[in-house]
Amino acid sequence: MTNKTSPDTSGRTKNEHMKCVKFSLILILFCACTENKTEDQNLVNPNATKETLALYQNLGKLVDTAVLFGHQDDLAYGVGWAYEPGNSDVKKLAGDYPALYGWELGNLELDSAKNLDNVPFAAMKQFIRDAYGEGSVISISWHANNPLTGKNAWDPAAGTVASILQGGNKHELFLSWLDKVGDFLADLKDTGGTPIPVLFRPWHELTGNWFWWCQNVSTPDEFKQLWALTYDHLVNKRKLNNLIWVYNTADFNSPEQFLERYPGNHLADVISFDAYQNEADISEVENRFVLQVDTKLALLNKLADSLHKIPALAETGFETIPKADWWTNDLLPLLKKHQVSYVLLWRNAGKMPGKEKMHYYVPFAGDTSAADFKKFADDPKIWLANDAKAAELYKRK
Ligand code: BMA
Repeated sequence: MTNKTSPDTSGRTKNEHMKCVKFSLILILFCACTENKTEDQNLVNPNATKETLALYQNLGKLVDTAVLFGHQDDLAYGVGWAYEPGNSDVKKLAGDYPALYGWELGNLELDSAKNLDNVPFAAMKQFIRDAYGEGSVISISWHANNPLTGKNAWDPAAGTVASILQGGNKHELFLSWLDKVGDFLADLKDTGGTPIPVLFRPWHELTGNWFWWCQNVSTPDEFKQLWALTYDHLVNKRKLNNLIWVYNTADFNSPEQFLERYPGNHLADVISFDAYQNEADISEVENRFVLQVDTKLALLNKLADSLHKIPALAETGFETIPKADWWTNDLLPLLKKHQVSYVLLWRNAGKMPGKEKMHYYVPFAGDTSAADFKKFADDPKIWLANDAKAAELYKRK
C-alpha cells in the first residue's frame, strides 16, 4: 500500500504524481479552450457579407476583453432634447458615443413614417449609416403589431402565431410585413453600396408573457416555425446577407427553459437575454437582480461554449437609476465576471406624456448616478465608439 509520500514506479511520490496529472489535465483543458476561442466562428448564413462575418468573428475573439456598450435611440433623443445633431446622453457624460446603437422597427409594418417611439425611419437610416461609418455596431429589434387583432405588440392574443404560419389566415399579411422589414434592412448601405451589418433580434423576450409571440400564447413548435419563416423570408427569399441572428429570452431558470424555443443552431448566431433592475429587488442585504443575472450569465456562457455561439446581454437597465453606485457596484462586476459580447441600455425618453415617472436608463449631468456612470464608462472592459473604431470590427483579422 502506498502512502502520500511513497514513490511510484517512476520514482515520483504520490503527491508529485497527482500534481503532474492535474497539470496535464489543466494543460489539455487550456489547449482545448484556446483552440475553441481562436477557431473562427461562422455565421448561420453561409452567404453573409464579409463585413458581417468579420464583425461576428471579431465579437467572438473579443468576448474576454471587451463589452461593447450600447444605448437604444442614443442619437435621436435624450432626457430633455430631441434631434439635435451630434447630441448623445452617453457622450455628454462619458466623453464618447456608445460602441453599439439599438434601433427599433415597430410600426414600419404599418407604412408609418415614424416608429412607435416617434423616430422617423428616414432619420434612423441616416443615424445607422453614420454610426457604421464610424466603425460602431447596430442592433435592431421589432415590436411588430399584432397581425391577428390589429392591436400593438403587447397584445398576447392566443392563436396569433398560428395565424401567420403557412396556411394561417394572416400568413400573407405577415409576409407583406416581413417584406417591409426586408426593404428597410436592404436599404442599409454605406455610401459605397456595402450592406451594413446588423445584429437582428426579432421575437425578443420570448419567455415572457407580454408580446403576441411569447411562450404563453404559442407552442414551442409554433415559435420555432415563426423564427424559421422569418429567417427563410429575409435570408433565402430576400437575400439579406447583412444580418447576425440574435436569439433573445426574458427570464429563464435552466438551460432547458432557455432552449425550449431555440430555433436550432443553424438559425441563430448570438444567444442573449434581457433583464431589468427594479427597486424592489434591492434589500439591505442583497440585490436580487445581481444574483439572478449572475446565475443567468453563467448559464448563458456555458450554453454559448457548447453551442459555439456568442453571448450578449441584449437589454438591461434601471429606470431613472436611483442607486448612485449601480453602474460600478452592480452592473460592472457582472460584465467583468462573465463573457458578455455587448450590453444594450434602454432608451432615454425622459418625461413621457401622461406618465409621472421619467423613462430613462443612462444618466444625465447632475443625475444621481452620473459620476458613477463616468467611472463605469472609463473601465477598460467597457468599450465606447472610439474603442470599437480602433478595433476595426468590420475587417477580418
Ligand atoms: C418599452 C418602452 C416603451 C417603448 C418600447 C419600444 O420598453 O420604452 O415606451 O415604446 O419599449 O421601444
